Amino acid sequence: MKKTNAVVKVKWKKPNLFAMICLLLPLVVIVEAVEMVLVPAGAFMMGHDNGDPDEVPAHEVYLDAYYISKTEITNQQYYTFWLADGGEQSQHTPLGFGLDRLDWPSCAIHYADYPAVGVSWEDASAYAKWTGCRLPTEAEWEKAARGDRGNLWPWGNQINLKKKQPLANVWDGQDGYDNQLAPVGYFAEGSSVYGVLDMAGNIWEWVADWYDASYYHRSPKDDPQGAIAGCWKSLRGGSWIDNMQATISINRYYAYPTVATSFIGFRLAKDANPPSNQN
Ligand SMILES: [Ca+2]
Ligand SMILES: [Ca+2]
Ligand SMILES: [Ca+2]
Repeated sequence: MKKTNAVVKVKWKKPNLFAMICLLLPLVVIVEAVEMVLVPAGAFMMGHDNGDPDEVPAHEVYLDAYYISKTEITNQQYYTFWLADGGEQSQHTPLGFGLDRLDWPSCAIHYADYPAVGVSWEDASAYAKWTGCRLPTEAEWEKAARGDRGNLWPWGNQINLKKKQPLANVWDGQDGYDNQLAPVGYFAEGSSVYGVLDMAGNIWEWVADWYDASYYHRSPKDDPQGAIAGCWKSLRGGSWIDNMQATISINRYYAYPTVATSFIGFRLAKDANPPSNQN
């Protein structure tokens, strides 16, 4: 398939004085832009008639063009925000889990290219706002994973457990990262048709929508935004603690927006202005 990827750089807001001082310290990280790919405007099939009760029915959804980050947001990217947000005083400090790899902020230094985990939906949203982006809607997430041909996984319709190169980081997947997180973008063979990586596995990803198990029965065709209110935020894609079947791109999961765990992170999205609106 001919690729129509484009790359935009996130516009970073000026760090505050505290962050600028921190950036002079030995723990300096370079402000790193988030690489995003274009998902062109058009319709796709969301959900599946043979899916779980919350995945039915298959229904056509139209989305304007948008950008979505090529990978999950990394520790390094989140660390830059965290410093600008006050460092140890930040209300958006990722939760540690008692493992060296996951302690914050040491993991941001030593595991810079791993996905930021231990972040609540609130943390993810605060980061997205700071970058001038937002979290993807559930529809945007699913289209970026499945493409406009309705793939069940980013790479196609087969689970493909025996492919030479592993496609996703899952539990006991013999994927090079046994029962642990992997750095973002490692599984290039698992790319979606738009070139988006890690849509299957590694970490579950927060999306903007409130979760509603029956939403697909009343979802609008154009740019659905999810339920108006709810208890849980939707999560997509499966993670390193799941089997490959759970990473199927139609699968829906959910958690309270305050939950922060070692297997949930996020990626960014942003509207793509049509050429006629650009200066
Ligand atoms: Ca694994
Ligand atoms: Ca993922
Ligand atoms: Ca499911």
